[in-house]
Amino acid sequence: MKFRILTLFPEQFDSFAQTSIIGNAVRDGHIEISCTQIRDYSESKHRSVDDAPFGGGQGMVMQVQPLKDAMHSEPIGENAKVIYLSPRGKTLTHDKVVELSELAELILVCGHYEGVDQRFIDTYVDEEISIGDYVLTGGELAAMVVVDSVSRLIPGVLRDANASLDESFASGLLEYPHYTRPAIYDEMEVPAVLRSGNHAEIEYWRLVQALEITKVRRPDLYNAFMKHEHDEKTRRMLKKYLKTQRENGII
Ligand code: 4FV
Repeated sequence: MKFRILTLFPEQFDSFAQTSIIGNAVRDGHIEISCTQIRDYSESKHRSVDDAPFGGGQGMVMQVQPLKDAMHSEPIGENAKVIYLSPRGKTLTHDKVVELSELAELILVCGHYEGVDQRFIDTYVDEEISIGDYVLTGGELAAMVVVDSVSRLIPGVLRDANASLDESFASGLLEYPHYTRPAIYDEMEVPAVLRSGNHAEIEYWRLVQALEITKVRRPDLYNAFMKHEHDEKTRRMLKKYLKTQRENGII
């Protein structure tokens, strides 16, 4: 997977592209991250890339020309998408991350100031994506969120490929609680079932934990999960769970 970042602050990606799982993925050639300095394509003698908004109002707007020429400074491959990160975009979800991870190339456009000229979006952008309902100083952090979340689903990036299957959202539920050594800390004991070695019991306990926490924190996800088709094993555990819920008069 190739990530091309159009930005006014390529240095912001330096440590991100060299560190931890993402750094290893770049070094191992599983992903490529290249940054294009938009200002290098400004035609103004002061290398400016923004101007005052038509119709007045505060702030500045990024101009079409530097963005367009920065984008076309390298050929855009097959199976590529141009994404503009902005609060007006569809909020990024696991399903969208999965969809993007199936592409060969992502061009991520990082805005600044009030945003970019709408004609650039209308003409060159395939999709607007938001990482959440708040306003950032620039699209760079949002671009890093996309690169990080998508890279995790690229084969070879996560040591244990299954890790990305049994986690929040991938399973449709929020994740069950995790524990590690020591078994007792400050009189806080790890749930005995997790040290029982009984994998069926452990799996059932984890499903129940995930259901309970999701029901409280994300009833939307819980209801979707309960309506969803499940494999035989999960159906059996859900049947046992709902039976217990009925016996306890919870439902
Ligand atoms: C943003 C978001 C975001 C808006 C003005 C950059 C800023 C400035 N991007 N999800 N939330 N972008 O706030 O993606 O151009």
